Amino acid sequence: MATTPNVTPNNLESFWMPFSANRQFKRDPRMFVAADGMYYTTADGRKVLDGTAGLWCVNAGHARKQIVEAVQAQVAELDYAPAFQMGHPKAFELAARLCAMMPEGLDHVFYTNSGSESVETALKIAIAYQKARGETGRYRLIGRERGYHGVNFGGISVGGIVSNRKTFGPLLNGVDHLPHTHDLARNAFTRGEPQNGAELADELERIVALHDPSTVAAVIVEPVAGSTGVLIPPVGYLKRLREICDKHGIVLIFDEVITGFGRLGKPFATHYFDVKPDLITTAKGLTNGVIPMGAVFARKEIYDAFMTGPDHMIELFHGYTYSGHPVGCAAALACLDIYREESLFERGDGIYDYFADALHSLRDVKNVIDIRNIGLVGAIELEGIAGQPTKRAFSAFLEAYEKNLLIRTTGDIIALSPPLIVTRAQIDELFGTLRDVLENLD
Ligand code: PXG
Repeated sequence: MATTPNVTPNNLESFWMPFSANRQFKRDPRMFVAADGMYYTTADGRKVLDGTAGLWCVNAGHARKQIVEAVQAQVAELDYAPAFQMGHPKAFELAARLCAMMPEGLDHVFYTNSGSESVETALKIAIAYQKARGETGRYRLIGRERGYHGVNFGGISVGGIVSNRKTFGPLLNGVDHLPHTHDLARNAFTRGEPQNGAELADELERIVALHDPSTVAAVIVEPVAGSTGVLIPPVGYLKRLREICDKHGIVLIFDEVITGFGRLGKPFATHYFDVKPDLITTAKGLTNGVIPMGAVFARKEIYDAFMTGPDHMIELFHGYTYSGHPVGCAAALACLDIYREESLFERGDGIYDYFADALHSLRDVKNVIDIRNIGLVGAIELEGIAGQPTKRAFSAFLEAYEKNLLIRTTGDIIALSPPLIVTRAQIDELFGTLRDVLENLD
């Protein structure tokens, strides 16, 4: 077999890795070569328990036969179809099935290829919708401190991550931010939604008054902030945001890239918190991470506002070459079958409490300053090493990997989000290993 010229198998230099410590990795690489169910196989032949569902996306577990076969069949039957002015049946079938999972009224879907693209799409739809309904002065977007909405310019502008703002500024005009809701002093070691902090939603009134409601197009929040360390909304907070948006004609966007597809023990966060936004961004669990794909859900009123004018005209000037890609749609359809057949969105076997109990049992471990959980998401916040933020958690990540467990860390917070098929024995394994790791850390 011919080999590619000029490639040395051990040369790791050319690949500029995303969101990674490149030099550290290339000195001491960690390679996965296979995956099945709840475990990865490393290049040195070890089985590593997936405590994070990949990057929060492999909700049904790895190498699911139904998805593999659906992808194989699709790529052989219809590998690609133009996304603009043409269609293929699976894109429509999938959209109908997705909308059937949503609360009434969220009945249209726009396809993207990632969470970041879903966010840009939702922000653009929100602004264009305001214009379409005659509110032409509404262009402002309001996000939240510690919000993560992907890596593109709209997303990092409404997001509240200091490194993005510092590195890539000045970002979009006309953006403001709500305060984050993380309050260790009042809420440390809470199980589920914290009791304190709903009043932080009232900051939206202040911000809207400052800019005048007639200039505000949309508010975007993650119902549960994932990337910046699992920040669970205080009881009543999201309902209050909804009320304020309704009062002022502002579009409310929930970024459910992480919370969607069963992560919280309900189909979506909109179900969990019983709050209906106007737009919902998703990706990740849509295809189980197998094919890159995202979807933005829109309320009927929003879709309908665009369906005016001459009918040969394009109504929304937006889309991607790969919107509704046939292989992505096939993967998503197979994935939805698995979620339904195995009731993975709402497991009835007490797994959420079992997970919470195991997680909170680490409360007595040294350096642990908070533990929080919701659905199959957990976070352990560590006291940072003075003058060396992130180092303690990163050491935990490296040690866990040595002990055959994959975790995620952000700052000095460990985030856990196993595939939704996790068993009690695997939860024991996860937290047993993690206790061992944390107890032996400096
Ligand atoms: N919105 C939210 C809420 C996200 O969590 C994105 C948008 C962007 O999605 P894409 O597909 O463009 O990456 C995300 C992504 C982590 C982690 O470890 C989180 C994400 C991605 C990678 C790692 O917390 N979230």
